[in-house]
Order: sequence, then C-alpha cells, then structure tokens
Amino acid sequence: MAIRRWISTIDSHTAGHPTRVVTGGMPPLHGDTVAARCDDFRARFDALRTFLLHEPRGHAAMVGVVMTESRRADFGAFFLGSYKYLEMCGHATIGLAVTLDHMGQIGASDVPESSFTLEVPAGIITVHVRRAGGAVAAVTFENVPAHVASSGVTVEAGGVSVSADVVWGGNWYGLVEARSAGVELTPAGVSHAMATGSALKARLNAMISAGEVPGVVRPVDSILFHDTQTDAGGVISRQLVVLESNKFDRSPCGTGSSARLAQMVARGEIGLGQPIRTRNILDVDFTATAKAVEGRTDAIEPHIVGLAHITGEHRFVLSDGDPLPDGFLCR
Ligand code: PYC
Repeated sequence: MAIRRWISTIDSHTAGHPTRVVTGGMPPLHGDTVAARCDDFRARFDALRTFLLHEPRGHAAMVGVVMTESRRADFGAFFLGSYKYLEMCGHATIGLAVTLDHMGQIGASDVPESSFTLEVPAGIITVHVRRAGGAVAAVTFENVPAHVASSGVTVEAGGVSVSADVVWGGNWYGLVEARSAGVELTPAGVSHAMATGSALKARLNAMISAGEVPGVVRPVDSILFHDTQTDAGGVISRQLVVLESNKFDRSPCGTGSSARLAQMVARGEIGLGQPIRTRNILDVDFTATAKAVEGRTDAIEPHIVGLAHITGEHRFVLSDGDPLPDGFLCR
C-alpha cells in the first residue's frame, strides 16, 4: 500500500467532547501571529482539516488543535472545527493542556502545578495544570474577556418564539432558556434540541445580517440552551450548546460557559468571584468563575476549570487510490 500522507495525533475527551491534537505531519505555516498562521492554513491546507476531522477518520463533533510557534506566548495553537475554524475553544484548551502534560512538555509529573500562556486567534490566555498523585487533577484556563452584546432579542423559528441574549465568550453565542424553547437538557432531548437550535441560529443570524440586532455585527456560532438549578453546592447552569443541525457540544462548553458567566453577572444572578458549576447533559461539570477585567465594567474574565482524558494516539494515513481523500460529512 503506497501512503501519500500521514498525520499523527493525540486524542482526548473533555467531559465527553473530543479533541484531536496534531503532533506531526503538518506543513510549515506563514504569519507573524497565530491568527495569521491559521488564515494561512485555511487558505492553503483546508483539505487537511477535513481529512482529519470528517468521516471516515473523524465525525461532525470532532475538534482539532494545530500547534504553531508563538512570538507572544509560551505556545501557540489554533482550533479546527468540522464546519469552521474557531477563534477559541475551551474544551480543546483543556484537552491540549492534558496532551502537553502527557507529552512531558509542561513540567514533571511530580510538580504540583504548571502554568503556561497560549496564543490563540482570539488572544492570549493563561492555562494552569494542577497535578495530584502524578496525574493531572484539574486544568484551569483564564479566558479572553466575555461580554453581553445584546439582550432580550425575540427570535421566532423552529416552531418557537424565544428571547435570546447575544454574548461573546471567545465565540459568539445566542443564549436561550431551554424551557422557553421546549428543549430538554438530557441525552434523549438532543435531536430535538439540535433541530430547534439550528433553526434559531439561522433566524438570529439572518436578523444580525439585516442589522436588526443592535450592537451585534458578527453571526453567532452556536445557540446555548440553559436552565439554572441550585443545590447545597450553589448555582448550577445546566446547558447544551448546539453548533449545527447535526452537532452539539458534549462538554459544558468552555467558551459557552464563559458567555453564560457574562450573562449571569450582567443580570445580577451571580457576583464576581462566585464560582458556579456548568453541567452538561451527561452530568459532568466545569467550575466557572467570573473575575473583574481591569478598566472594564462591561466585561468579565472567565476562569474555567475542567479535566480531559487521553483516549488514543493515532497515525492517520492517506493511501493511494482512496476515493474520499478529503473525507465527508452528511447532515
Ligand atoms: O468548549 O469552547 C468550547 C467549545 C466550542 C465548540 C466546542 N467546544
């Protein structure tokens, strides 16, 4: 069998959502910043994204991370989605931190905590890895500032009429109360949530491009459905992020949790420094805390804590005569 291409990866999952970190086989990229290198990759090598993320090597929910040199931080990385490039990705940042630890790149396993800065297209973030008993026990990332851009936008689509807040958390989100959309935040409710969420996203984005949503110019990447609960441990935001009609975030979503923090602080539902738990439909939590941003009252700095687990090490190849070299996705 003649091999025309190979790419090696280390895969992990963060609260159920997959991350595929590329460890070998990528071409050199041009650009002074990580955002510029991501643009270069997109212009010249987008077929590598679909090769790695689409079927038969991946699937709609797969997220990839390409590491690249940074002149401003300890590491540089950009995020590949199955449909688009992401400016920031929280679950994949946690997956990357655990992968770097697995590769021995961020300190010895008996060191209780290692920290590094990471340049991503959205900006520079700080990541802390806490270890216990020689293994990673928690990863915290201090995200780019999050803010509410517009609140109380009425969106009618998918058979429902809801009120959405448009919020930046490293990606753009439309935040919708799950109950108001008839969405159930359980594994059994996922198909209905994806149909309703993708219809709401399409309608909200049509409103944004028509200039009907004051203060918002960029389309939302996802709809985040949420419900608030409390228990003896405090506030829980149960949530489900719908990215596309066939794609939802299995994790509580790092950038979505950041957006949710900004919304809850803006509404006075939580205070700065008050940790909440953001919980996915599989009952796995992140801990999320809003911190103040110096010189800004309209934004918060989200600190998100979670954990990832390595699932495999791969060497993906393209063999001669493969009829689907770029992979495929079916909606
Ligand atoms: O965790 O930020 C996140 C994320 C975005 C898309 C998928 N996961």
